Amino acid sequence: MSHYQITSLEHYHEAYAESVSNPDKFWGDIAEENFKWMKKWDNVCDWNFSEPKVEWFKGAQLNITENCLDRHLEERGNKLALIWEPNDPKERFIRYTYRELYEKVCQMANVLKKHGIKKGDRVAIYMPMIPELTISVLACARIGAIHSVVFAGFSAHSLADRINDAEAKMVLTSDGLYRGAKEIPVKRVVDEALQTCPSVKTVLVAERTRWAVNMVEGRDFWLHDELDTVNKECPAEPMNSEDMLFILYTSGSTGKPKGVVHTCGGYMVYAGYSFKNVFQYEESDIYWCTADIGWITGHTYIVYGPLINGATTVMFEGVPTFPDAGRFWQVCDKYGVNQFYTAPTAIRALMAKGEDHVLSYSLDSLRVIGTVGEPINEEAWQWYYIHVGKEKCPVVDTWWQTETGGIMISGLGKHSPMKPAHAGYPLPGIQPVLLDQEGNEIEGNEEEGYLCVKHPWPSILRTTYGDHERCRVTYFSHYKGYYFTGDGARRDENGMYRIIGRVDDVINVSGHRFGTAEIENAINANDLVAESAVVGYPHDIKGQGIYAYVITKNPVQNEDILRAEIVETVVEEIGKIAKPDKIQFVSGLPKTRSGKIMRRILRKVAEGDTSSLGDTSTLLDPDVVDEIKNGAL
Ligand code: 6R9
Repeated sequence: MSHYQITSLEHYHEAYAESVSNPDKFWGDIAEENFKWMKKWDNVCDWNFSEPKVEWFKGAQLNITENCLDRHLEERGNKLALIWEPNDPKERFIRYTYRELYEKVCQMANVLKKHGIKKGDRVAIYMPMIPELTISVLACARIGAIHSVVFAGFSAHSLADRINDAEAKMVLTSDGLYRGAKEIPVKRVVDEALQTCPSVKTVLVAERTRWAVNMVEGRDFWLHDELDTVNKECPAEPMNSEDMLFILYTSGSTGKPKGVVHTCGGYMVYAGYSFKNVFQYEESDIYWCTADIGWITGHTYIVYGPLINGATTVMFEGVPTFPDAGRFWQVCDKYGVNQFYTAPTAIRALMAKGEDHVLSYSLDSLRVIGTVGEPINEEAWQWYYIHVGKEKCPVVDTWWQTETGGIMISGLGKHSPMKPAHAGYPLPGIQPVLLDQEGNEIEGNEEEGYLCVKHPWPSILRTTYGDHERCRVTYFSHYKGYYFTGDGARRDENGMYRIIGRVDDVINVSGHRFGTAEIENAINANDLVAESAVVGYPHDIKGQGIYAYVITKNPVQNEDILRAEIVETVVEEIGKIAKPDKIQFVSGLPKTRSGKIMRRILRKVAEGDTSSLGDTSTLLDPDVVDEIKNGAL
């Protein structure tokens, strides 16, 4: 029996049981049989969750790009590795075989080296969804540089914060980008960011839009010029299993996004294993994940997971609704996509445009369809299952996080039972538990609690960059001996998990995570604002919308103008993706005597449910609740 691929429900149960009773053997066998190591490990897993310290495959050496590229050359050199579909369907697609991608990555790696990038250096990548992005990520990994991809929709300010936190030496970017009908001057954002980033010595610019850009002498170089000066071979740097592979910033309940750190060996093993099993990828399949590589989903399931498995992975520059709401389905038919992976927010947006767009395509090739990023509501699940999957494709509702590196709870293709809005059962090696307030494990089914995980899995985060204590406090201090996810969940009568949503001050807007404090800080950056409080509220398309209560320093003259100014400030501070949907001006916030904002009340008002605000007697100034209720938007 192969350890690597699960081929039936019984097989899943056996693998799961083994993974729990003997995790070292389970993961050791998988690592040995399916991956290329330069040197074998001494120990499969050493860990404690109190520091925390987690080490997988200690003593081993490897390079993840050898596993993504080199080892496929003999068997799959001419197989397509990457298909790039542009924003505009009238533009030509680009395809790379494994050999071609290998050469591109080596060339890019040589350019990085030429500009002084060495193992351990941090490289920030702020690029649109163009092939150079995938190539850059892999080129960093090739030479042991640590990539920090920043979604190219973040503002200059956010980009600068991330560059500075990681002290990146280099930025890889492009002249501009196309996203739907929008055109964004990416290089200009980088220029602005770099005014406050002393660590950056070099900027490499990929040509995408051919717009005129400002090139700083001695700092900025055109990528295509640089690529011409180097050769197509670059040895893979031997990396220790626990050397850093990448940093990816994500929001938490405090104001400042944190750099989640993943390391080489464990991340590789889990990315490969989870991809293979969740999507049940077979050799000739075409796989497409619509995420952006700026998020963890793109890292693990556009780049690393598929390439480790020798898959053909599609990379899409555009958006679901451009030029029309049939774009996803047109691309599925164009390439004969077999596995399709997207977000509930995209499904809801397309659902709102009506069935016609999806019914005009055959979608015959689809075999597994997946979702990620936020809870999927039953209506969207049904629409996806019926109209996209034609009631013959399993829907894999994959629950996981930036911090988990890979999919944790999900169906495995057709092998698992499925139930709308339920992620289902944990993957082998994953031991989820529900805890109560006091940190006791809740046994049995039909129960709800805080979702935590018991034993480490290979791709669990190792630290938060530059601040290990923050990692400990955020994830390992709430409940001793457990990794705390920040999510609440329920087990149904059969033990299937349903993820309810965040239990901390994180809101999930269209699958993007923001801390309420992070958005409040951005709003407060506006000079006219005295104080603010942000909560999430149910939003038909985005899942959650952003509702802001704002106290101004002076009486408001014109609410609409002020709202527009505050939105503009948030766009400058964070980016367009964090725009508040609603801004209500208030004269005070419901605070307890100790000065804590009672968000429960703000959430209720934002939800439009003002009938049951609960006990407000402990508030410093109960009158403010009436004012807030009366002014609700
Ligand atoms: C991969 C990714 C993580 C948070 C997570 C949870 C929510 C993700 C979900 C889901 C319900 C799913 N989430 N997948 N909720 N069902 N299938 O999205 O990572 O951006 O770090 O977000 O997203 O709340 O805690 P990330």
